[in-house]
Order: sequence, then C-alpha cells, then structure tokens
Amino acid sequence: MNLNPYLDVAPEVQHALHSGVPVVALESTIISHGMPYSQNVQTALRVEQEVRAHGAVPATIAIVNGRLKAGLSVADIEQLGRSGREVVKVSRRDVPFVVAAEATGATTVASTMIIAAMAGIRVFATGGIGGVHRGAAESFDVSADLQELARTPVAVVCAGAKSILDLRLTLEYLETHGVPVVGYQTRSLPAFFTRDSAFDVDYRLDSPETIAKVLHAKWGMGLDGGMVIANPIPAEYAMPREAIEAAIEQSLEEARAQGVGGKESTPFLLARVCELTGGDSLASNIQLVLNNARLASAISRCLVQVQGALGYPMAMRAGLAGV
Ligand code: PSU
Ligand code: MN
Repeated sequence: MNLNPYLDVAPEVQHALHSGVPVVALESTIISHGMPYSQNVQTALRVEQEVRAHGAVPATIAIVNGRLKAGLSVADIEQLGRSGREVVKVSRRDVPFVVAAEATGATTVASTMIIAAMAGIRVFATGGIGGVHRGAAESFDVSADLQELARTPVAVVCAGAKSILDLRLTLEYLETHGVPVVGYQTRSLPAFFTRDSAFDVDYRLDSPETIAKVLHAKWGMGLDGGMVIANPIPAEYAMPREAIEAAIEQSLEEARAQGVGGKESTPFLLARVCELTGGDSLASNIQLVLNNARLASAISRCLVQVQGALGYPMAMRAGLAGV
C-alpha cells in the first residue's frame, strides 16, 4: 500500500516500515552536488552499509524519471553520482516540475524530508543542513531546509552546519520557527568540520534513547515539524579551524565576485571549499556522514522501541497526510 500515488517505496523499506524495523532516510544532493565523483558514489553506498550494520534499513531518497523514490538501486546512486552537478538539485519548490517532466533530480534536506515523511520515515542522516547564509541581510539567502524543519516531522541528524553559513542567524531563524537544535553529547553547536563553534545548542542530550523519547513526545502530542540533531565530527577527523576558515573566506569571495546566487550558491561553495582544502576535507566529510548514519540508526532503533512501549500515537499517523 502506498500513501501517495507519486511515491515508490522500495520493497525492503516498505517491509521494514510495516514490521517495525527501524529505517533511516538519506539524501541525494550530497551525492550529486556535495562530493566529487567517484567518492560520492562510494560514500553513498558505504553510508547505506553503515546503517545496515547498525540495525536499520537505509532509504536513500531522490526523484527518478518523475517518481519520488524512498530507497534507490545501486544503478540509481551511480547515475546521480556520475551526473554530479548536471543533475537537477531539487528543493521543495522544484519537486512538481521534476515530477511533471518525468525527470531525475537529487533531493536536498528539505525535499528529502518531504519524501521521507510521505513514506512514514522519521529519522534522516546527512552531512550538513542548509541555513542562513553570511550576508543574508543583503542577499535574503536562507535555505528552504529551515522552513521544512519547521513544518515536516522528520529528525535530521547532521554535523551542524558548515560555516559557509551564518551560524548565529541560522540558530535565530530556527528558534523563531520553533525548531529545536539538540547537541548530541555536546553543548556547543558543531560546525561540520569542527566539533564546536562559538554558539550553544538549545538542548544537550546524551543518548539515542532520550532523543527518541523527545521525538515521540513532540509528534505524539501533534506538534508539527522536525528537529536538528547535531552530532560533532569524531575528534580524529576534525580539521584545524584556521585552514577551513581560510578556504571558506576565499570561496565566499569568489562567489561574490562571480555573482553566484540562488540555488547555485551552496553547491558552488561546497565544491570550492572541497577543492581548496583538497583531500583532507573530503575525508572528514565522509567520516562525519558515516558517524551521523550510526547515530541516526541508533535513534531510529530507539524510536521503534518507544513507539512499541508507549503506543504509536495517532498524531504521528495523521501527520503523514498533512505533508
Ligand atoms: N551543506 C553541506 N553539504 C551538502 C549540502 C549542504 O555541507 O551537501 C546540501 C544539502 O542537500 C542541503 C542543500 O539540503 O545543500 C542546501 O542547499 P540550499 O542552501 O540551496 O538550500
Ligand atoms: Mn539558498
């Protein structure tokens, strides 16, 4: 049974959802626009393995030939990775156009949340979320990821956000829209390549069980929206702040000089930071995504348990129709 006529849930994922096996959603813009080929394909497949090794079923999400997909084949992942920045980057606004054109698109955090929620998947692992860009007072560049977090009931496990963004304004925006930012075993907001930043998270929670209880309470009482679970990069893969900041400053300067804006802005910055810092940042990026996949799997396992113990609230089912 499909909840949405535009959606294909892979049989393994569907079976898991129906039999109480934990599932973790994964996004595809990180494959096409977030990392170079062929490390992007290798990483996507490794992340799926990591989810499996930690007791959950992976559901990588994208739009393939006009179908919303929760669960991709290896061939789909290979195609998205090979196409790279040629493939359409799909956020909420773009979804119906790509579907109507029967085209293929890579989903951002926002559109991955939408499709995950349609399928009934509550936990999603990625690298970093979009946010309020530096200079947003002038450019108005605020990622649609933040609005999605305000409305769609999916927990997003990430390593915080890259400091291509204005982290302070990103936190302010999330606060305004009622999106909690949880630090996993940390008080400080992780900044992707580094374990901490100058800013504090809203709540520090130290176990996947506690995180699952909070999610269950939020959705059980019918509160809309998602949650950011910020998981610091493992210390051995963290990067020196100065090296990363220098690369980010240069990338931002180049983007300004070349007049890069709109949906091109984030992919441009991601690619330049990756080029300027060479293999080091890519290795760190891969490790933090694997780390997030492990935590998301643990949260998903606990969520299934809490749902079993406390009952699966009707509000969670009802939430699926409203996405
Ligand atoms: N930040 C990263 N890596 C990524 C992205 C952001 O460190 O791959 C991707 C995600 O798919 C995110 C998207 O949802 O960029 C945000 O794009 P925009 O700022 O245009 O909303
Ligand atoms: Mn933007």
